[in-house]
Amino acid sequence: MTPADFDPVRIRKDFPTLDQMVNGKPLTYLDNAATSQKPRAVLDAIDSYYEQDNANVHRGIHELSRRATISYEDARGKVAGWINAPDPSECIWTRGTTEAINLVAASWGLDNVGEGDEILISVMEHHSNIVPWQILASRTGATLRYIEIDDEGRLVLDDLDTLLTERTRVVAISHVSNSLGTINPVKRIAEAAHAVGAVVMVDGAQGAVHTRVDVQELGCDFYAFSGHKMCGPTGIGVLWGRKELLDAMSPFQGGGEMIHIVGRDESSWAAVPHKFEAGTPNIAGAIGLGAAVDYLSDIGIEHIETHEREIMAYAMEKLSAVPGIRIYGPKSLDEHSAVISFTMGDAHPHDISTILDSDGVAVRAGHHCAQLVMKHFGVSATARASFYLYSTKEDVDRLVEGLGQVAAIFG
Ligand code: C6P
Repeated sequence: MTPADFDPVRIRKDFPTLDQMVNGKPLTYLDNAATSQKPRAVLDAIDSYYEQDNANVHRGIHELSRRATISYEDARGKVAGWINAPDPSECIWTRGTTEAINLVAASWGLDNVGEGDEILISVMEHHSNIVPWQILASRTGATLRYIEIDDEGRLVLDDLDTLLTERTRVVAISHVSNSLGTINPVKRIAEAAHAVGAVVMVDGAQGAVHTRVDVQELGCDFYAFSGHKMCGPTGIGVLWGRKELLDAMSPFQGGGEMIHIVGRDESSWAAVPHKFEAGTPNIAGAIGLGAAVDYLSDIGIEHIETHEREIMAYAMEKLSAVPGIRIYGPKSLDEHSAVISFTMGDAHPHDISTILDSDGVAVRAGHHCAQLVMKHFGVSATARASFYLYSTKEDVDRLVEGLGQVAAIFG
């Protein structure tokens, strides 16, 4: 596809959910950071697996199991390609970003972090990239330290060299913030972390969705993302890790398929990725995510990025003119992904969302699982509009119209 061929109106036709009326108005779906809609190609891939190939993977010698295993492992190759992982075996299927981070915090963390060690995260993190590290710190006696954020919701990195010490074992940072849209300089942070011997875990839940990710270029050690935010199904995600780290790590869960040999008193482990994939996996989910990667690759992530930037520029201009609005996050679009978090005077974000919903406009309202961000800005919640490849300027216009009603009601 060339940039000129990119047409969000045509793309929308691939997404059955988008074609409906909500509260008597055409649906304007602006809650993509929570989860994206699914194109027909993904729904068909899932149906086709269940209708024609349904069998367990890596367990049967029969034809259906062979076909299911091939599709499942092909999908692993596709997600590896999506983030330029050197080898598909470094990509572990998880339930999503949350499980991937918990896997690293438990399996890598319990073996490598001890009393007096330090874990460095940031105030901007989603709870999924805070709580697993708090649990690790409390189990090991390690200290949790924070990179602060500034008034535009950017990481304050001036004192990074003091925050990183010889005791820092891991730096866990989001690629893109879900509550502010901030795009973080992951490469720079990874270089600084490696200079003190720390391992770098990137929460890519909002990163792998909107921009080309190259884990080798980023220089991180682990990268986690969720299928459902990038046109794939829920309940499937990926943890990428450097082979030597994964090889050295203890299993996360025990059960079928993750073993080599089981004895009465002890067992030995299968090679990665299977060591981390105990039990029957989400086969349909993996195949669906593989289909999502194919779908997005056919369109081209660069075209999606350019489109989202245009929508963001338009949305920022229009929203800034809404009376009483306060927009959070970086002013420069170079540092701001396709998410706009905002409040409006005294109107509670839940009321904003309810009024918008009555016009068929879906946004998220709440703390966005980022309570430390809310605390930093002195609010309990924000409303959040988030865009994706099928978002249009018309969607933005509907949002702005709806906010006009909020302004009229709340004054
Ligand atoms: N953010 C949002 O509305 P899971 O739930 O495991 O797929 O992803 C968790 C997660 C981790 N990190 C970031 C940066 C995220 O944005 C999310 C999910 C959704 O913002 C649901 S809370």
